[in-house]
Amino acid sequence: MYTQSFNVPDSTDGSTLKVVPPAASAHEEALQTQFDARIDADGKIEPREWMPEAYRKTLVRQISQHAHSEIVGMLPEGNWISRAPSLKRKAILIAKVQDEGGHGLYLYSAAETLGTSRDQMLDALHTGKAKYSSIFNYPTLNWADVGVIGWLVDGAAIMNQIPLCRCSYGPYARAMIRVCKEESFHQRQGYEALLVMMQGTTEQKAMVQDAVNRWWWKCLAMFGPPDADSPNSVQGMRWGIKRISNDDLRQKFVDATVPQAKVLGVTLPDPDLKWNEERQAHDYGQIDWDEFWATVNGNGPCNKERLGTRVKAWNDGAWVRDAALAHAHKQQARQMKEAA
Ligand code: BYC
Repeated sequence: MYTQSFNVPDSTDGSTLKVVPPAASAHEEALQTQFDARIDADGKIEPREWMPEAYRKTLVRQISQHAHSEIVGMLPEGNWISRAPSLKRKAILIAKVQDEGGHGLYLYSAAETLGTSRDQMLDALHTGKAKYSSIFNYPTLNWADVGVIGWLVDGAAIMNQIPLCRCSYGPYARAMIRVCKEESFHQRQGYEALLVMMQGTTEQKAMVQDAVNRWWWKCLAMFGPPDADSPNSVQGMRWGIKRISNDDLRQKFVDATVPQAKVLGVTLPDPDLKWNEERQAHDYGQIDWDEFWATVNGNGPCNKERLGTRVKAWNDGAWVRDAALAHAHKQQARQMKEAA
């Protein structure tokens, strides 16, 4: 059963007192029962339907963080549009960065269906209250970083996002289907760009290896803290928002990436990475969680720069929003006049 009293264990021997949940009206109880049944049956919850407040809040948190990640995620790669090595690579990169902007917009729209406004969400981002993916607070030092972001960062993103296509909240699940299709193209273009570099000069190969060394551990951390330290996981999974745990997704990513690294001809920078016959999975080394939390909490190498760039873009774009609104008002007034 998926009720609001998940965290209240029933005593088995009757020796301890049960926590008494706050009284709910019979109507609310009936709604809760309907909601639980839908979740149990693996059905979808749609915007106008009743849902527990905590479910709504969790979704607003996760979807808005996801939207912010897409929007901030445009910045590290956007830096390379003017320095792409060929017209073909520039066109691909422009399209990719534009796709990320689109993903952010679908996701803001999905979060709006839960009753939050875009202004509220953007304000939380711009004032540093909202989180976005840790991965975008690291610098892109050379062209190989763009390929590695496609291969590893987008690869990790897809691994995390495919299960979200089955999320219990309809608008989020549907947005993720299109996002995943586009992310899959992003991942392949990154891998292909790296394959080309790995057939190039010694310097080009060294650039790829250097970029892999710098991004590998950050990508493993992207999946979030270990399951034992993940406060939102149990509830998220019971509500069918999260389908696979942080550690299980991380493991899937490692197992999928090892053979790809072999084909590419790069070494993954982990001396403890090895196949474990018994587990039928790769063992891997320790992730630096102190560094992860420092970055999540605003102290990574590029946090201030990323947020500063977003705030500036928002302020610089104020006249465009004002002009679009004024135009819409004029059109509306004209239509009303014509209709009168
Ligand atoms: N970075 O209890 P947990 C992309 C936070 S976009 C920062 O496990 P949950 C791409 C977490 O929010 C990639 N913070 O949480 C775009 C929570 O804090 P709050 C973004 C992180 O929600 C452009 C706390 O740690 N993808 O790939 O059960 C170009 C405890 O964590 C991170 C999504 O957003 C992190 N890495 O699970 C290229 C996917 N990890 O909120 C690529 C949707 C954890 O309690 N989101 N935290 O203050 C999710 O799937 C889940 O929210 C997470 C975390 C797996 C990220």
